Amino acid sequence: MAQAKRVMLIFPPVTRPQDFASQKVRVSIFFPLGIAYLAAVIQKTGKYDLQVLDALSEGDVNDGTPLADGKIRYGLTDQELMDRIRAFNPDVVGVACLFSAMQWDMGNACRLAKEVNPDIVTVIGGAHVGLTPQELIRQHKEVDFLIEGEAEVTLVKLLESLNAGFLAPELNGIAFWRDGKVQHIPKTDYIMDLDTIPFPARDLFNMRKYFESPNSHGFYKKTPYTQMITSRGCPNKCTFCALGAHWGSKQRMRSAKNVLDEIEFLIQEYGIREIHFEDDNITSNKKRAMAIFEGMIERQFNIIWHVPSGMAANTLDEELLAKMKESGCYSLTLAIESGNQHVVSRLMKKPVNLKKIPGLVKQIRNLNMDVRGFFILGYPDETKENIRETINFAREIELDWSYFSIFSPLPGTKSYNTCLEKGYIKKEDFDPLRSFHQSIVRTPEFTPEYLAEIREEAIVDVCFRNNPNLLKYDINKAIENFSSVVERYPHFDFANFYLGEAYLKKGEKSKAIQAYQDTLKSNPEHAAAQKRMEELQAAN
Ligand code: B12
Repeated sequence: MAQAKRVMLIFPPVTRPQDFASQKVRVSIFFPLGIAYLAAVIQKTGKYDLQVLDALSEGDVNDGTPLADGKIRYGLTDQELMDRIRAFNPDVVGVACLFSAMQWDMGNACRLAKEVNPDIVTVIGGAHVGLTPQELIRQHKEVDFLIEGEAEVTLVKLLESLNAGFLAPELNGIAFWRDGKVQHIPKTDYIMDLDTIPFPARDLFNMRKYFESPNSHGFYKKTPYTQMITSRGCPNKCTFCALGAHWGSKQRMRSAKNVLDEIEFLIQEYGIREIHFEDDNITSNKKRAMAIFEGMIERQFNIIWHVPSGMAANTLDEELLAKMKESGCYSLTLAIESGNQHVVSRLMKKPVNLKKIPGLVKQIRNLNMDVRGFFILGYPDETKENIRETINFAREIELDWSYFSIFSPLPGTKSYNTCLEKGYIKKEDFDPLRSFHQSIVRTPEFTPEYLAEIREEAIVDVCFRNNPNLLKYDINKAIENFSSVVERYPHFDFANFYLGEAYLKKGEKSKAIQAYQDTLKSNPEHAAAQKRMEELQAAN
């Protein structure tokens, strides 16, 4: 077996169909925590020459590069990626596949590595690969090894094995080719004490690239900001979520001290002023959560923070919320998902009591924190009526912002299997390049086309027309939120129009006129904007 002394870890670039250009979906630059953790453990052994490459942030992420086959590439082009691999001359190339929509780019990066040098051993890992490991590796002849779930232990053991010339018997959670056949050792071992893992090897990355990235996961207020993660997994078993297959069925947590030490390091080393916790359920253990937030106050970090993936509403209470606020939390997104209790409890299996949500939203608002909500539209077996209930619920509880996503069945999840069994999707319908954003579910109740329409209607209705800050609470906040949409998507006529309405309400007429003009630029037929322009001109 090949020697494995020079190791290169790659976060691949992003390739999308032409019609998914940045006009429609933004590409996010995000500090790749996964390969940074792996780099840290490899570095700690002191046995390897190591290089990390974030092939997304190293290239063009705004307009992208059009490809000959009608796709667009964000990040490094194939040629640039091959040049980087050739320059380092690795024995092993590890490629991340964080979510399903990265599968094509992961395979492409492995293929390019083999093109540079067919002796390079390719290894893949990330949340997507553990869902259907055998099937996935079969689809990718250019992949030599697949590591499921967290890879800190397995990857180091694999490198040792490659150097020793035989595969260590204790390798766990791995799939590979042998004599033309796929071998698979399922994952059973998880790292129980997360404090034993070193902090991510940030020293190997150009961290400045991430500190002000405008399209990161979620929003930010202060720079430099950065991401970190304090736990792995979630105790809940929501039927749409892919986490169980990735992190295991039990949530594991770093100690409060270990978390606080990392934050302290980030502040001292990089002057970090805002943190995004990438946890899936950071408050599931109240005692630990309180200890983290109290520690942030006691150690006088003076930073602000939020949790972009949202918070489990059932874990929050008055005491926790007050401590969160005091420790710097400025925004809270509740993972509500549906406005119908049957859909939440029976179909999604999510422990949320909808009766408690309105009061919780008020409590958060009273603490002067921004409060938002996540909602899913088009869940298998929900009715059109249920979808309406979700939209009405989101409007009535008066959130600062609501995020409406169209349900996307992820391979390996319960809801994906339900869709297959009931014929709501066919296996070949799942297109990793698009399906995360574009519905493929067709039930007796609704079609993908209906969902796309109702989603747009929900956004205009709840986030803009009936935005509680526009109507009654805080006009500046409405302007701030509408402006951020306009900045990202200047061609959205409705966002420009309601920005105009907000400015008008505030009495800033010239800014309102500008916004109405922008509305008409993207949609000359926009009747309400035309009317406003006439009124404003008549008043002058
Ligand atoms: C940050 C994040 C994002 C960011 C990513 C930004 C970026 N450029 O990287 C953004 C906001 C873009 C994002 C988007 C989406 N995401 Co996301 N995201 C996350 C999140 C919250 C954190 C990822 C992270 O940093 N984890 C911490 C690190 C330490 O873990 P890790 O990356 O998994 O790394 C470990 C292992 O995977 C493995 N590993 C990782 N890389 C490698 C490489 C090699 C070679 C090896 C061997 C091993 C290995 O070892 C690492 C250390 O143990 C995860 C949930 C989670 N908590 O993990 C969801 C998660 C990855 N996302 C998910 C989903 C579904 C999405 C979306 C599809 C959602 C949507 N409908 O829009 C989109 C995809 C959009 C697109 N562009 O295509 C799912 C993935 C499931 C799947 N099969 O697709 C997850 C698991 C959430 C969930 N609850 O299901 N996401």
